[in-house]
This record gives sequence, structure tokens and C-alpha cells, in this order.
Amino acid sequence: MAPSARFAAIAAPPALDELCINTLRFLAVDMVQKANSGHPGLPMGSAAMAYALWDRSLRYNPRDPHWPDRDRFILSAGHGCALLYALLHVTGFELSLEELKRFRQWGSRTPGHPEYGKTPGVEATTGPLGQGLANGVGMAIAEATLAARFNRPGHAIVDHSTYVLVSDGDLEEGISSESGSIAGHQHLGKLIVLYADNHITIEGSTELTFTEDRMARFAAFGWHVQRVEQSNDVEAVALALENARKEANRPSLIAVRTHIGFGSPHKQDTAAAHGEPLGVEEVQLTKEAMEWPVSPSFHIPEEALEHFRRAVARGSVAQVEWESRFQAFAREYPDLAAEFQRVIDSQLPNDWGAGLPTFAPTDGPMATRVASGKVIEILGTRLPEMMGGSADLGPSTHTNIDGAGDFEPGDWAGRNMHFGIRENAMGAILNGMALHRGLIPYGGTFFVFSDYMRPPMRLAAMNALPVIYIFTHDSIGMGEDGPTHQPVEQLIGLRSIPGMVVLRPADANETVAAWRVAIGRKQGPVALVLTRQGLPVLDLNLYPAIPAGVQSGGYILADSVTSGRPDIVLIATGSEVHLALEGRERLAAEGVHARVVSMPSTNLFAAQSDDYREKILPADVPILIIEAGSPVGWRSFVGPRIAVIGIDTFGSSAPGAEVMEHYGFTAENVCRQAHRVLDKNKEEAPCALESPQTMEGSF
Ligand SMILES: Cc1ncc(C[n+]2csc(CCOP(=O)(O)OP(=O)(O)O)c2C)c(N)n1
Repeated sequence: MAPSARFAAIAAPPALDELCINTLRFLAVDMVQKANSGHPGLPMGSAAMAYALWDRSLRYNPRDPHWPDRDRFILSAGHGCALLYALLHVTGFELSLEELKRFRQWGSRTPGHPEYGKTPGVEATTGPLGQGLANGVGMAIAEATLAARFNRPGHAIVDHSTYVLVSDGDLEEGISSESGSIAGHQHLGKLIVLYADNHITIEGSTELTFTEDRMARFAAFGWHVQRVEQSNDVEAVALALENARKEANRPSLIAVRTHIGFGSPHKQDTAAAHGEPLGVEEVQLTKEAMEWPVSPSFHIPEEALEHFRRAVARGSVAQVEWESRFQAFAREYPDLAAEFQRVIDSQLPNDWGAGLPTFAPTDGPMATRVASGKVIEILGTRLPEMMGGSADLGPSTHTNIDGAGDFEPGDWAGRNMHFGIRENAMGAILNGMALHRGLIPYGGTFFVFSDYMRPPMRLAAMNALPVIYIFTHDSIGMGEDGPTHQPVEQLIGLRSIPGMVVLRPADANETVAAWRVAIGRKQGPVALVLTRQGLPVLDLNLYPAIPAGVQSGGYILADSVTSGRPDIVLIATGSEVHLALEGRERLAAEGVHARVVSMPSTNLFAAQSDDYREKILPADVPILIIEAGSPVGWRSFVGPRIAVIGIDTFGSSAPGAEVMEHYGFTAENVCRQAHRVLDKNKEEAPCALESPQTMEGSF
């Protein structure tokens, strides 16, 4: 079939609609061409269905992108962002035509994939395929729970939909099944997903890799599914959207048979349209074929702009109407209205930290996961916006809020979530909940399985989202389950994510302080890394520096017995702090004066002033670091004066205390290594590795 015949066979929409759709198409084509980089195919193919959504369904106000009861739109197929930027510009968001012309350029508001916080109207950073869909599930969960909590008869102040546009890649990714399953199970009827079913991915046809019946798959998850054969049939897409909105009990998938690169004589329906500019010649041919002016580029017909810009008045009416409803609600329920405003603005109540426990040595030994559970129970009553759970490990992660009920179909007011064994989706759902606002989301699993949720954790950090992770079974000290369950490289892995704060508290009291940091941090995620095994409780009378010290990331827990300069500093984190304290005692008996620095968070410590860090770690004092994790992360502190007792293998299956001992985590070894560091510093010559677990500071 000749290329022109191929697209001529696809129905054309009425004239004004077609003009608007082609405006979107060619803005995207010109953006990619001018940048000489980007993805024109998806915007060209999906412009009509996106137009149907933005013109006929989506409730938004370009002049106030943050209005709380707006519908949310997520472009999960973030590579198609030229389409989103075109929509934002023409509908009147604060995104100028100049910005479209600076697509993918340094400092522009039109980066290569949508970035939350950079472009008004972008609801989520997307690009890693599948994440946006799961973010949408999280947003729909947030809407459902806030509606259950705040709406009153005759006062539906939380009442909006979440729309997501996905591509083949989004649905191929496993997270689409994880999150699709949760959404279906939870009956999230206000989640509506448009699927650009264009049969093409980067390597060619979806026949290569993706042949299951996607509709049947989502139907099996409990979704309402519809199909639109003609992607340019705006009315058919609009009708499908209307049907989806009427479906209150099931999330909706609308598969629209789109054509990648629609209109391009030589590239439509081919992988060549996916991720590179059409090329000057093909742009010209496409514009000619679609009867569009070849120049100037970035052409926006007046009638199209006028039509699109009606969104401003429409959005303003919708928002004003909501505001008057909200005022009526506030008159009848002033406290509830104030509470709604508080959580939407992410404000904490003044006394949120009151009543948090302090622990005494007689409470121990206590695992830090247990201490964390006790804190969650108290915080959960003080902060009704706290909502979370675990990936089927609740009894182990101690993440339940007693008495807060389960979030489940029919009781969306419940705050304990059961994510099932779906870590990747859990992470992305937490992101969606945080992006929505109104909640403090948290999620727990074993630390080793944080690997399964790395992609959304990275995005949480990138988007500065206040998400809290509760990771238990934090080291080889967890014991019998063996190397598959013993985290080694996870600490350094998470610490290396820019903007992530990792806290590994040493005992129950440091755990309370760590939770204070986590709740107080409004910009960016926090990972609490907690033990399975019981630990002694540090006496706050003996160690009064704990609460403030944890906030600083690292602090002097116990100084050398002489008040002067210590001979050596022992830095330890989490459970190893107790080894350091014991080592300090033994060294003192041998005449060596050691200072113990507890460093629950290297991220927070690194952010302190030079003066503070120098006070804690004087430049000329040798250091021994003790941490049951990969030693690699301590490189930033290395110099000839330090050594690390760490672990650079995968651990072993045995009772935890034995495993720790075998890998050198004993007070005895702390003393031995301390002497070696001291000797080495005297000699000023590097000494050889004594055991695979002890790294020298000369790498
Ligand atoms: C997790 C992840 N893996 C790989 C990629 C790289 N990538 C970008 S788009 C794409 C697939 C393109 O196919 P499709 O999703 O159908 O988009 P379309 O071709 O319709 O634009 C891939 C593999 C990515 N963005 N995210």
C-alpha cells in the first residue's frame, strides 16, 4: 500500500478538531526537528486521543495548575513529551512558544522527558516506562482515601479523576501488571488509562515481543476495557472516556489503535518514527501531505489557538465552582475544612512530635524495627495523613498503624495498605500518593528487596518527594535466611542517590530521632534502615547527644576518656555502634583513647559545615569505620589514616550473631584493627589487607 493511501484510510475528524490536532502534531514535529533530537512518532499518533481527553474530559485550570480538585494527567510514555508541552502551551499554561522552541536545550522548561517541578502542568516526572502508570494508581488511591476521609453528604470536595496515557513499553514493563493488579483489586473507578496501541516499539513491530491479549489481561485484573479502532475519531474516544467515567467500580483501559508517526509518508507505522527527527525533507512531505503550511515552523492557526484557549475560562469556572463548594463545606465543617487545607499544604500540626517515646536500657534488647513500629503507632494517631504499609511483610516490618483500618474496597478510609508482593509498584504508588498531596506515604520491605524498588526510589529523590521507606533486616546480622536475604551493597547504593537521606539508627532512641527527621523532611525521601535483631538500648542519661546528633547525621556518642584529642575515632552505624562502644572500652584498658562517632546518616553528615565535621572527625586523627555493609561507600572519608571493617561478599546462612562474628564484627576485631590503623599511621606506610572484610584507606 502506498504510504499516502495508508493514512488516508484513517478517518479524519471534523475541520476544527482536525486543525487543533494537527497543530499539536506539527508543534511536536517542529520541536523535535529543531532540537534535532526527540520522539515525534508518539505525539503524531496520539495527538487526536490526547486532544479528545484535554478538550472533552480533563478538568484543569491552566492558570492554577495546583488547584487541589483538578483532574490529574500523567504522560507515562514520557518520551512523547513534545505532545504534552504542545498541549500545555496551546491551552494557556505558563509555557511560552519560545520554550517549545528550546525543547531539550540547557535551562529550558521543556526537557527531554517531563520533569515534575520544572514545567507548570507536568504532574509527574516520567520516562522510565511503566512508572507513570503506577504513579497514576497512587494518585487514584490518594483521591479515594481523601474523598473517604473528607467528603460529607452533599459535600464532595474531593472528586476528581486520574488519567494516564501509556504506550506499549509501559504495558510491557512488569510494573504495569503489579500496579494494574492492585488498581483492579482496589476497584479504583476514577483511574482511566488511554493506551496508544500503535504496534511499534524501538526494535520494530510488537509482533516481536508483545503478543498477548492486553485487553484480556487488564480485564482479568478487574478493569473495564474498551477499544477504539480509529485513533482520529475524536467522538469515539470522547465516548469511550465518558463510558469510563461512568464506570465507578473498575479502573478503565481504553486501547486506541493509533499509528506512530501518523501522516508521515515514509515513516508512519514504522519504528523509524519513534525516536529521531523526521528529517527536514520528511517534515516537508508530511506537512504537504496533511495540507499544513511548510513554513514558518511552529505554526499555530488562530482558530485552533482560540479554541484551545477556551480551556482558561473553562478551567476558571470549574475551579470557582469548586471553591464555592468548598466554602459551603467549610461553613458546615470548619474543622474538617481547616484539616483538609493543612494536609493539602503539607503542614504538620504543631504538636506532632509530642508523646514520642524515649526508651531505657531496661526496655532492651530491642530491634530497631520494633522501636520503629512503636513510633509508627504513635505518629499514626497524631498524623492522620500518614498512610502506608508493606509488600506483604507487615508482621516483620512493623509498619501497621493499630486501629487505622485497612485500605480496601469499600473502606478507602483505612490507612494500612497491603501492597502485596509488588515492591516496584509499591514505590511508584507511594510517589503518586506524594505527588497528589494530602498524605505522608510510607512503605516497608526487607532491606535487600529495596533493589526491587530502586526505579521509583530514584524518581522520588529526583522529584524531591516526601516518601518514607522502612527497610528492616538490614545486614548480614539478620541471619539464617542467608546471602539472598542479607543486604551488603544496598546501603552504599541508596546513599549514592542524590537527595536520598538514608538513616541507619543504632538503637531504639536513635530510631525515634530518625523518625523525627523523616517526618520533618518535606522535600525528598528518607530510608530508615532497621535491624531484625535485638540491640541494647542506649541510655539517654549517659548519651544525651542522641536526639540532636541524629539530626546532624553523625555525632560524638562517647568521647575518649581523656578530654583531649582522641588517639583514634571509631565511626559506626546501626548495630555496629555497640561494637564500637565495646571496642572503646577495651582499647581504654589498653591505654588507647578512642572516640565513638555514631553516624546514622552519611548524607546528613556530609551536609554539615566543615567546622562541624572537623569537630567530629579531627583531620589528624586516625579512623576505623565499622559497618556491616559494603566498604565502598566510605571512600569519601578515606585517607591513609582510616580503615573500614565492612563486608564485600554476600554473607552466609547461619544464626546472625555467628555470621557477624565470622565476618569480623566483634569488639575484639575492632581493637585489633584499631591497633593496625594506629601502627600504620605511625609508619605512614600502607599495610596489607588482613582479611577480605577489612579494607585499608589507600584505595
Ligand atoms: C524502563 C525503561 N526501559 C527502556 C526505556 C527506553 N525506551 C524508551 S521508549 C521505548 C519503547 C518504545 O516503544 P513504545 O512504548 O511503544 O513507544 P512508541 O514507540 O509508541 O513511541 C524504550 C525501550 C525506557 N524509557 N524506560
